Amino acid sequence: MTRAVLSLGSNLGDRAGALRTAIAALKDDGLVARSTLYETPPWGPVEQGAYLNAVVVVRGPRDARGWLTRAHELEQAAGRTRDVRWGPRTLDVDVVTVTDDDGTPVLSDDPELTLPHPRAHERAFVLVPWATLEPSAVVPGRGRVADLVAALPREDVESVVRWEHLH
Ligand code: A4P
Ligand code: MG
Repeated sequence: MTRAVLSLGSNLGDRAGALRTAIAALKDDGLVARSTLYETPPWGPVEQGAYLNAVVVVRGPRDARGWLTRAHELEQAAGRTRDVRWGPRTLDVDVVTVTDDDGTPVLSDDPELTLPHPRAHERAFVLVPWATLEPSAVVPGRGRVADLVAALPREDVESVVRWEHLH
């Protein structure tokens, strides 16, 4: 068994519907915890609409590659097409960390599956929702989630806004 932290994002179409459908599908994969939905300004070089983001924790019999495969299945089920890197998408599911049952983190520098996710530790849209679930979790080589949030620029943290209670 492994435990994985997944980051979900959507900024095209029915954003909340895409996230909720994917989270519901993950119940069959051993969903342990899910954050609420957050609205977040687009990160990166491409001009695009605001995202909804969420973080989930899953635990199940898959290995790290198995979680990546599952992430791609969920993206495909949401009608994801891959055109512009970092561009708008109906659903993006990234594998943030994977941990063996004895607590050993899975590390990988394979471009097909890099673990921990190479940008997660600097992204408020991953860290803020994750910190509500497990503030003491560690991004290997980077530190505790709560400490990483504390190190972010304040405006980054404040730009990640709880969305569900508004809708
Ligand atoms: N890949 C390698 N490691 C991983 C991993 N740990 N998890 C490979 C998932 N995939 C991983 O991904 C490109 C390649 O990364 C895949 O072939 C996979 O094998 P992709 O999903 O096809 O393309 P992408 O998502 O455009 O690229 P990437 O690098 O995943 O983009 P990011 O970094 O995920 O950025 N702004 C906000 N506010 N919220 C967002 O969710 N997301 C993005 C996408 C940009 N801006 C955003 C958000
Ligand atoms: Mg991706």
